[in-house]
Amino acid sequence: MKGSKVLLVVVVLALLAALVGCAAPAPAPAPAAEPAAGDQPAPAAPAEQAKKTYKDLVVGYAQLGAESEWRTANTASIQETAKELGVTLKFSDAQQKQENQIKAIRSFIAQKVDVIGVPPVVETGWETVFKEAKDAGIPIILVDRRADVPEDLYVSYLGSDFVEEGRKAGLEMNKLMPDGGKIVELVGTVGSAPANDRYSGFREKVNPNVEIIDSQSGDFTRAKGKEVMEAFLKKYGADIKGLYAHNDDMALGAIQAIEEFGLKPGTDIKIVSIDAVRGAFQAMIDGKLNVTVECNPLLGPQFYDLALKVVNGEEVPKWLPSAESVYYPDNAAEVLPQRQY
Ligand code: GYE
Repeated sequence: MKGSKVLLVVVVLALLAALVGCAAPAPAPAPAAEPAAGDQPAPAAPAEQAKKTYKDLVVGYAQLGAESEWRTANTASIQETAKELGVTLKFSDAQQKQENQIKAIRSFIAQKVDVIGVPPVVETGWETVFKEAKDAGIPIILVDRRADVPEDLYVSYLGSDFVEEGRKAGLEMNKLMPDGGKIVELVGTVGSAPANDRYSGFREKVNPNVEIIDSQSGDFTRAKGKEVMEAFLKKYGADIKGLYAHNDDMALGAIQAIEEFGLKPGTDIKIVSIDAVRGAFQAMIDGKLNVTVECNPLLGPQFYDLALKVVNGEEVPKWLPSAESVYYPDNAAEVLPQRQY
């Protein structure tokens, strides 16, 4: 009786092995008898055995800089989430220089990380280094900013719809200036995706009677925003009725310039900016900023989720957009305490 049971198991296993053998490139002799000896649980399928977890994951993140409150929050999210999940993170800060980001990517390739995350400081100039990563079998995930490269050079883009943010800002400016008037624009880093898209999205929606009389880059920083706004005020003075800033930091710098010039930000000059960082909420509470359009920097959890899926060969979307809103002074004091950035 015992003998016939063993025989049955052997036959079944042999059949199974033969079936598996059909799918395999070189059919191996069926190792039927061995597993049948003891009543062992079935071994895990090879795909499952190979699955990596967060603890196995080694990620390189070529951060672009520390130019704004948004960026600081983004860095914190990437670093803190790695710690929480047990992911090994290799992090570098390129100080807003593309050459430094490229160097960091090359060093991550040399260190054979599993995945590289990068927010490209500008849109162009990435093909060569992304190709190097691809040739080394290391997937690139674009985080926060897009790059102008063929789609096969990155696995996914995780970030905002910057054109939509620009459109929202344009519609807000229309509400603030129903009779039209002259406005100036503080553009983000020249050649960056958010600067390009926030520029064009705004123009899609802003009314023709709102006249953009000047538009210069403030490089997404508070200091540069102040400096450029000073120059605008020197040139156009009180003719300026509105300001569109591509991020809150530049708007906050401009607010200082406007006050030093003797005008009232938020009243004499209506201001719309983008990001919705805590500093912007305080400025709205103080009556100095009229609207901020949200751009979410807390991308850490989604980034590592994507990275893990990618190394495990799961399918991921080519673009994962972040959910965002618009905020006004009326409830800024209520919202501020809950803001995480
Ligand atoms: O709006 C700005 C930062 O790429 C979306 O970069 C990001 C932008 C953000 O410097 O504050």
